[in-house]
Amino acid sequence: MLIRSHDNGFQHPKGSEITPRAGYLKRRAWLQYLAAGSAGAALPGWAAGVQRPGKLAALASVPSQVVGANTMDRVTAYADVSQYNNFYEFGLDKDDPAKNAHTLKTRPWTVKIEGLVQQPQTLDLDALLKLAPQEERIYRLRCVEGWSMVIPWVGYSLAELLRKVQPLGSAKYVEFVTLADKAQMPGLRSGVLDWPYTEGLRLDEAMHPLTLLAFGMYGEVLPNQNGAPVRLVVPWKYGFKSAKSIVAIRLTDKEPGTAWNKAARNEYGFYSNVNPDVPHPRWSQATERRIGEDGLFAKKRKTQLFNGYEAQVGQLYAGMDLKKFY
Ligand SMILES: Nc1nc2c(c(=O)[nH]1)N[C@H]1C(S)=C(S)[C@@H](COP(=O)(O)O)O[C@H]1N2
Ligand SMILES: [Mo]
Repeated sequence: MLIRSHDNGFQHPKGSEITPRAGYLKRRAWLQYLAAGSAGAALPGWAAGVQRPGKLAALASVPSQVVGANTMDRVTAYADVSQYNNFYEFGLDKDDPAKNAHTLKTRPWTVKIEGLVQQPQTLDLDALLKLAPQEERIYRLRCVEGWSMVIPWVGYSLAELLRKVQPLGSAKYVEFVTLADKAQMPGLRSGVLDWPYTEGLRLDEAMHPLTLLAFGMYGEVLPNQNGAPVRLVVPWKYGFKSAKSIVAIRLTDKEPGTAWNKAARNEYGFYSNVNPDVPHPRWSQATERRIGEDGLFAKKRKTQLFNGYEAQVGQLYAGMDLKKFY
């Protein structure tokens, strides 16, 4: 392992100086944080140590080595992340999921991986949990409604699972199908969406290392209202792409329909990349309110292209007209 020293370029550390991997990664992120001129700002989550709320079962993880997987932004309070939710299967108001999702039964749980793959499989939750090392990833999540949060997820790259089932050459898209069970989900009585809630990605987006299959947050398993027991997190897209409580992953050769696109075709496109330059037809996307910063004097934040992940994902959209492919 090579570590850069301040004045002699690269050098081999002596045995006693070798920093354990986790410490090294945190140190590197810390140096990036200082280099970004953040002195005086609040400590980022991993530096302050993400606090386990102690409410649910622990889910151990290692810090992620994926480039861009640890934002320096301050982590949002667990109380906000677990009580201000969109999960229409449990109601339309922000506090409905936390009130109602206790009826969701997360075990036994299986996920089918099917369609254009060499090795279709049905995996139960325990098999999924140990398919790859669980990593902590601190991502911004930006809702199309104009608010955002910073959440320390626990999970691994969806690519780990997709590689295991071996997509066929004809596979171009991935569809995510989520649970729709009237007995567990009171929100299904409303016709706002065409249940089950589904989402989709292009295969290269799904294979991008930042695309996360999440099982936990804040060092614990996911609360039901956040999409237990397994959900997607796509940090450069509007929050609705991050489907909760997934039961099937289907590889297809055609662009799959998505719940929000079916509900309002001209408002929610297939891509749904966070883009301050493409307003929603009924409101601007140029700024956002960071949940927890809503005091009297809190300024709105400027929304960043691809939610700040442009360096990592921008090349996926090279040459595309992002106003057309919104
Ligand atoms: N199954 C399902 N997944 C869903 C939703 C939903 O209503 N049902 N809402 C989406 C929206 S609009 C957002 S902003 C995020 C919110 O995730 P969070 O509650 O964990 O912050 O979940 C997304 N995933
Ligand atoms: Mo959202």
